[in-house]
Amino acid sequence: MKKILLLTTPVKNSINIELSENVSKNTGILPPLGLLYIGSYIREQFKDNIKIKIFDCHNKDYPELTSFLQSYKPDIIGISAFTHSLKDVILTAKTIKEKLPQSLICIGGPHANNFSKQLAELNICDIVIGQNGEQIFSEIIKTVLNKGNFHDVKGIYLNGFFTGDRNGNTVKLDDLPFPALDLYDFKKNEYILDCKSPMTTMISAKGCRNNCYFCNTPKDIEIRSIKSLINEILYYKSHGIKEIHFVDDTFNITDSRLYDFSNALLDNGIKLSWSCRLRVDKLTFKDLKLAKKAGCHTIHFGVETSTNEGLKMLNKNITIKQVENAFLYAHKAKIRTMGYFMIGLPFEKNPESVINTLNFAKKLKCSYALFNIFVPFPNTYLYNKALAKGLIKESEWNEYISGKNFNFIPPVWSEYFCRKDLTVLLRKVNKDFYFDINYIIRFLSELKNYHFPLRKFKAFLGI
Ligand code: B12
Ligand code: SF4
Repeated sequence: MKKILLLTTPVKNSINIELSENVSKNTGILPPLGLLYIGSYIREQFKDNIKIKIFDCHNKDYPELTSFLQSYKPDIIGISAFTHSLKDVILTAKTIKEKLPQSLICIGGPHANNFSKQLAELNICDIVIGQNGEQIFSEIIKTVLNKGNFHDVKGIYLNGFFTGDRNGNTVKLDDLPFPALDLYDFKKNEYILDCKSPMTTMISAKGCRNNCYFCNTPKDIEIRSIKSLINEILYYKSHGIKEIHFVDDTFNITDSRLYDFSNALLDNGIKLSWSCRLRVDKLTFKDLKLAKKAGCHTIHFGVETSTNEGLKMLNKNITIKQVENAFLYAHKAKIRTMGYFMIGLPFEKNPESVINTLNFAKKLKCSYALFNIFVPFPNTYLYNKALAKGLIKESEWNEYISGKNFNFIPPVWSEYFCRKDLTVLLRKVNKDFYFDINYIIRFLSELKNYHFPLRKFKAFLGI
């Protein structure tokens, strides 16, 4: 019987320096949903011919990883890689090679999806998989079990070389078995913005129809049926889960999605506490009222900036009026709001424009706001624009991605601000937002309704 290990890496060397450590530390623990999907799929395929474990190292260190590897001694290992902790991906692969030189090391996940070729060229593993892992990882296991040839598995980088494009159908989200809850201690899950525990995450659709100039979310869309969502929720509820956070980029991917889902929860008599990310342009008060009735407690909105011109320059395809309405509807429906904002955007020429964003967040009365420094990310429109303007050198990200520079600090849009100025401004906007007397009164008046108020308080203090 082959032993399989699905692994997230420790996060000890992240370049994610936008969030203060205190905020990141208090965000909570979310499950590695992608690995739980792969786990349940391969278990269904190979039943008793394999043994699977999932080891989530996100909040662990290398000695824990090492002792786990030595006690479990897996034959095939699948690592989920994030771009921001590439150094940890390399260290994790090295640790495995050192302790278990005979094992087969495969790497997938968001970093592999974005930079599969460059990852393969690092030569730190046997196989790189730059797409959804369920089917391909299963083919890799089959090849090992049947002593086959990995060249027959299409769509992978094998020892640095691509095996060719895949033909044929991929398994639909609706047809996948539900994530393998039993392979992961979900009781440890805690999300700073959740209301009930135990909680877990779910995905109801992949991809996004929009094309915001700062974002590289895939455009291929796949939407699950409401029936499949309800069945998954019933399965979770039967395991005692009380809260779901939907991780879709856009939960209201179709106009009727929020309404249909809320209706289905109510029709099936399901009591659930849940939250999701919505676009502001598709919302009506009627939808939000129904969502509240169906248990929705918090909605995340990507607002980004405070003017219509700015939104247009980001190709966000929303208006300030729509943003204001969405927040107003949410308040009226008594749903909490999380607003995401960016500072240092290409059209922000002075600190006043950043302060305008802060004031807009205050005006919207966001229950929470997260301000981030804008970083042009490779494979986005604004990254290419920054290159063309000479604000960024291609070599900067390239050196990081090719493992040559781990002192890398992601470059900002440096036309009007340097990173140091933006860091000072970021501290200021975060502090001004959370230490505003009106905000504190609002927060205190709702304290009794908050889950983990201490965690939230600690995170805010660390801003
Ligand atoms: C939940 C979440 C988190 C959780 C992670 C929980 C966890 N352990 O997975 C937390 C809060 C910890 C987190 C942190 C961060 N996140 Co985050 N996060 C997400 C989010 C919203 C959902 C992830 C998810 O569950 N997806 C659903 C599952 C089913 O898909 P999946 O994870 O991609 O897995 C599939 C494939 O990728 C592949 N796959 C995954 N792993 C593996 C492994 C193998 C071996 C194989 C073969 C395949 C494979 O198969 C899976 C099944 O189909 C995504 C956005 C999104 N909608 O996906 C961002 C996202 C993954 N995060 C992102 C970022 C940038 C961050 C942060 C830097 C913080 C920030 N500034 O936002 C940190 C970095 C953490 C780190 N390790 O360094 C980026 C990643 C970009 C990149 N190139 O790496 C994303 C894509 C958001 C975005 N569009 O920018 N995040
Ligand atoms: S920012 Fe949100 S709406 Fe815009 S493309 Fe990315 S996922 Fe879609």
